[in-house]
Amino acid sequence: TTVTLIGAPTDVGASVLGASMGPDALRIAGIARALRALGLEVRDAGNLPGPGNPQALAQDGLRHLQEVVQWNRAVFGATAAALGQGRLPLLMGGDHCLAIGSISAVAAHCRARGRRLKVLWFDAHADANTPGTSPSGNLHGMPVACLMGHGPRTLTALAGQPALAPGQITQIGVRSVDAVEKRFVAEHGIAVHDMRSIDEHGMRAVMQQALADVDADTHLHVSFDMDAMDPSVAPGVGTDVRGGLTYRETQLCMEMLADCGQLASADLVELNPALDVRNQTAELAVDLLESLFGKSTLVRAR
Ligand code: DIR
Ligand code: MN
Ligand code: MN
Ligand code: MN
Repeated sequence: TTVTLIGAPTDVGASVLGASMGPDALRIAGIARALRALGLEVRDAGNLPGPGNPQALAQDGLRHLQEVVQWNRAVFGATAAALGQGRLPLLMGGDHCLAIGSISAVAAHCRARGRRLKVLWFDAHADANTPGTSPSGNLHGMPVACLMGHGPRTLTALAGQPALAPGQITQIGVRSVDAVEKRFVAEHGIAVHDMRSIDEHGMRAVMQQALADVDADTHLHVSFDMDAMDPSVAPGVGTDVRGGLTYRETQLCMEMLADCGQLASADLVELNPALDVRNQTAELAVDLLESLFGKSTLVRAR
């Protein structure tokens, strides 16, 4: 595998400032060095350019739409370019609105090649609000709805048509869904393994179910919001919710994803160094990425 690291230092989709420092925190935590040590060829493409945070009020239920569109056009272009070179794009965020651009590019790529696309979305939140349902107007709470075609046209039509059908995404770690957002999740039949489901069935069973429809012809995209994890291990996030994934549960996810062998693109988002403790959340992210890209304790029979 050849990996292209793409920094997307945006926080225009969030309320809390600071996710814009995420890419550099990951670099300082040694993301490129760690992946190279696994034998991967890694290119750091640097940071994409984009607008700063105007800290404006919502208009028509949306905050910073123009800025979010600008960032996502850049993310779309850089993701498409890496995929076109046969490389695995790893988006370093930045707030989760950037997944609109990355997954739209991945969907267009898969459509052109007749490949199946499956997205695994790790998050405390369902990110399925629309301008009409969002309590905040923040676009980092809307990427899943946008990718399914619900949201402003400038974002839903990045790839010409909606990027995802509901059956193509599975969410893991969810524990905070807004009142009206719940209806969107239910009406679209999105597969959500919330924390209760993980408590009841265990992470191994949840991941087996999440990966059951992934075959050798599937492009697997992982969109990992650091707030999926418990704030006690991952304090460097802007919207923490107690009762999240443990370190061991998350490692198991990453190892099972590595074993399935179909990972072809990823987002690592919502890391907020301004709220972190001695860069520990960035170091945790790098640790998890090592497992995602195949680091294992023992030689594994496959
Ligand atoms: C909340 C928070 N559901 C919103 N969303 C977050 O503003 O839509 N997503 N933090 O990551
Ligand atoms: Mn998110
Ligand atoms: Mn979240
Ligand atoms: Mn719909």
